[in-house]
Amino acid sequence: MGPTLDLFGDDDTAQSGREMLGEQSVVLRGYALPDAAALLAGVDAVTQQAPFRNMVTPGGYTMSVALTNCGRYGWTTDAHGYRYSRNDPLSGQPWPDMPAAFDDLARRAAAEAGFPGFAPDACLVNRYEPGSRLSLHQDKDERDYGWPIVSVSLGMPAVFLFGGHERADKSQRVPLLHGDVVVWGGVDRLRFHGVMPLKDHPHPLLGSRRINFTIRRAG
Ligand code: MD3
Ligand code: FE
Repeated sequence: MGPTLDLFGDDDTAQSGREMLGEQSVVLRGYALPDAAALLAGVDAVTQQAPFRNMVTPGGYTMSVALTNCGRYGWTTDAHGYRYSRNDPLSGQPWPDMPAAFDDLARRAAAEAGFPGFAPDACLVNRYEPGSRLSLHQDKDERDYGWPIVSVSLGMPAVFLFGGHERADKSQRVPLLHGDVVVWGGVDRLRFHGVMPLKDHPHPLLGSRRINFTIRRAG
């Protein structure tokens, strides 16, 4: 039932724009829309200091998703493995500061999803172009899995794959649109997930790109 048909206010999914994906993962539809301009300005500020780049995995594959980071820790991959580092390997400099708009949104969204006291120290910014994809993986490089991850999607839509605790478990397909925020924590924190190859449906603000950033506590 869509919001305009919810005449009696008893459809809390449509009412709040909140969709449970798992027991402790929730999509907040359009939650970032009021802050979209500030968030995009933040992405620009970060990428001026630390440009998007296509990193290589330990298996020797160049990622189709380009990435950069901001905050105290940034996620990197190279021939030697995956890790969080204090400095950008391209420049040798610390990663750019986390924009206040990222930090503020992440704290509010985490609290909204039942994770009060979230104090992020890392943000991985991904850039997708048509054909870019992210194969099924787990996010396991953070120190404490008790903290959630907050994800913000901007630009072109994507089909997100939300799997189970084993790689072979069946995945749910979840569309993620401009302005959607997802919070993943608790029992869902280590579930396999990925993104299907992006189709070219140009977005009015971002053209043929999708930006996803995930705000985390890594250290
Ligand atoms: C579910 N990014 O950067 S965000 C990643 O759209 C990543 O760029 C995807 O997976 C993207 O690692 C998906 C949603 C997401 C992020 C972390 C999760 C879902 C998650 C951690 C655990 C479970
Ligand atoms: Fe991930």
